[in-house]
Amino acid sequence: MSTTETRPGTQADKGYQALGSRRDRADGRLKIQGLAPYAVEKSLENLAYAVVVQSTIPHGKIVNMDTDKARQAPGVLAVYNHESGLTIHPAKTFSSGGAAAQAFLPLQSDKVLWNGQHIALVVAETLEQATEAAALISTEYSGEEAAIHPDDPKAEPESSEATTVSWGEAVPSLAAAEVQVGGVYTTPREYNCPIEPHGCIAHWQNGELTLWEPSQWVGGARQVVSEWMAIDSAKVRVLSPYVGGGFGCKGGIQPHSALACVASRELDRPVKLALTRPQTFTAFGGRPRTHQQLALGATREGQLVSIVHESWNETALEDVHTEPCNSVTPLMYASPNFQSHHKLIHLNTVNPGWMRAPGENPSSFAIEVAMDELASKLKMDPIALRLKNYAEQDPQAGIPWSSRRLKEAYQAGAEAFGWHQRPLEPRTLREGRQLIGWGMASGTYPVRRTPGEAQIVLHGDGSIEVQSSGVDIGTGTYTILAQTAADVLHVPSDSIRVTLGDTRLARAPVAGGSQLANVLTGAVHKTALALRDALITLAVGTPGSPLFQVPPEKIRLADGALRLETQSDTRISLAELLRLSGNEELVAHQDTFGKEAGEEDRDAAASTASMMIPPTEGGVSAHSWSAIFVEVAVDEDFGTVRVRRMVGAFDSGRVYNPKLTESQWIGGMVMGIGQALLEEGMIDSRDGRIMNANLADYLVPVNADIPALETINVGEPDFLATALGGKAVGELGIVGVAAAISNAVWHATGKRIRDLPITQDKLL
Ligand code: MCN
Ligand code: MOS
Repeated sequence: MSTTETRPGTQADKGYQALGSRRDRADGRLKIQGLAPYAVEKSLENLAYAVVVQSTIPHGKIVNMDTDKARQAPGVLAVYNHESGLTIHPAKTFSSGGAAAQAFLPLQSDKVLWNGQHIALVVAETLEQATEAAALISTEYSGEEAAIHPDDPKAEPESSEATTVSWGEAVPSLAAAEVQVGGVYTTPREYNCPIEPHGCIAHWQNGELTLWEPSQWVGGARQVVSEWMAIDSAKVRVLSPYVGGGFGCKGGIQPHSALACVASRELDRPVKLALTRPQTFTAFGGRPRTHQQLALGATREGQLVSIVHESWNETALEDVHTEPCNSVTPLMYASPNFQSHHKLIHLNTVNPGWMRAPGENPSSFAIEVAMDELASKLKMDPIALRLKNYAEQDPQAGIPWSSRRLKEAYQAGAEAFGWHQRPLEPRTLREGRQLIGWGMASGTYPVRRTPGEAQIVLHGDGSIEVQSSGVDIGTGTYTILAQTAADVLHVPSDSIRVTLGDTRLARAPVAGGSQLANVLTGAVHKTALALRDALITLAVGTPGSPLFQVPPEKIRLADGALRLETQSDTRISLAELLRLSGNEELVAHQDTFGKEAGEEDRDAAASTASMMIPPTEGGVSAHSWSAIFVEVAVDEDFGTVRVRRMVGAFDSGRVYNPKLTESQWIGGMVMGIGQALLEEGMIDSRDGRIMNANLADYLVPVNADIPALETINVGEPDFLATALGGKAVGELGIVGVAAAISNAVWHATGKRIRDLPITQDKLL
């Protein structure tokens, strides 16, 4: 039986705090009370503690490692290094269609490829004993010449396949253009810095492995662990019910977790391995250094005629992370001629990785600052220039947008900010010794989609549980999935239990690429409809039910009961219906795969990136859009930059929970302020050591750095983009922020900073 459903979200909330309502985070109270257990907080009997030792040279070989003192230290159970014969098998990386963030396998050889690489593991009865013993290990190396800096002639740029974009005759058109602007735009190494550092517990029992791991993707982690350990993935269970932030670095499981797994197998004990904060800076990479040479050619009236773009990012010596700096450049504006190449530079560094909007983030920085330069050269308003070059369809794919409310974002943002009062000339707004500047920029993030599954269980007591292996990294998955089920099942969303982050639950893709909300709300919505239909079938087919043999379309589901549409006292509660029909529970399971998909596809979608659908699938190009407006004050004497206010207007399609979406957008804007003004991994040019590998020296914004941030939602449901009409949220907020701040700094000071972060030395 099937029931027809009005378009999701078109019905009123009815007090259920269903989709569209500003419900508070379901897990918020637990998190602030410390009742949401993180991976390393799992208490297990007989737990052993592991500490990693990292290399202190950037390139070479381990000649000798003295582990005697460590082995004899109190409480030590084992010391492992490359000579211990621990086998970890290769796992497929993201860059080759798998799920591992790095190809690197710790302790498999004497090779050292970066400063801070894992080279030994100490396991002891207590953390203190393991830490003490780890400090007693001394290592002799034979060093090799290292390539630390991208300018090093040893570091030959390598063309990255599949990142070349070109149409028209870009180079000659640029040369012939009436007006040209451009330059070199750079971003430094940046680090994700989630509040919860990486730490896991591995427990190997009878050939099966359970791993408590802070993860954006338990399905991917399980796949990689099974490859590392060469066991069937059915023998691996990964749990990640609560995560204290990831921002990309928990998207793929990192190599230290392999050490916890092998140590647990060797010692036949559960092993906890937590990285120290400094170790997180070299155990996995943040956003790589990027470098973009970008030139825009235009007519004197401001019509773009050409864009020419060359870029690179650093990556590891023997590994690949691509930060596609041309992911926004070809999309944003209508230019008849375009050319862009991206390259990789291999250095002695840990493989860089995903960090909020990899690609879109640096890409928007270059194009959005360059557009501001063009506007100032032409003495045009920056929004007027953007509107003049507005791309009415996707210029790269040559197909229509699924929706693009960017003009609405410009307008709403400008209005809220008071942009029309902005003088065109820089250095014109001054308050005493404070130079005031107003800047803006656009942002975008693609709508990525991977099919997924969901399960809803109606328990014997009438309570409803939504189950998914998808995770909530602080974003709101728990909350919006309850809201999605409440929308269909018509019960208060806070009465619905949501269970997440366990590979035993319904398969789900990564909470990455800002896709999970759309993926899982789609799957849960479908599953809730199936549950509702199953309940109605049961009610009309169960003798003794007050609804026995009633035509199904006359039945409504609300407030935990089924009833006749016209007669509300002819009803049966869900618990009573289960009892009467002799069911202990009722389970609905649905997915968003096509009919042709088999088990293999379902597994692949949940354990590799191979099933991710590109934003241009289906003849339309689906992206979220934003316009960011910033006011800065730059101290004329000290060169200090303060962001005084910021307005972001966003088109993320339909918003499932406005409160949580605003929180995501604001979080992105805060992170963008950090990127613009503070964040920079300092790399010692002599030995590749990260000099500021801690949160005292690697600066991220604190409350005092953050002014009032205003967000405006200009999105409308986009059912061409996703099943329930939402578009990407999680990463959108950061895109364009650094450009808007740099543009505001120019407006304040007349100085164009193309090199992040914008620090005092660059302004004085
Ligand atoms: N949302 C909504 N309506 C939509 C889409 C999303 O209400 N149409 C809200 C929901 O509350 C949802 C959240 O926004 O839970 C994020 O949804 P989505 O954009 O689908 O992003 P993901 O769930 O895939 O989360 C990952 C994304 C990424 S890729 C990074 S990086 C990032 C981000 O989320 N890391 C974060 N935001 C983060 N927020 C926190 N607190 N911690 C991180 O590590
Ligand atoms: Mo987000 S960087 O795609 O995990």
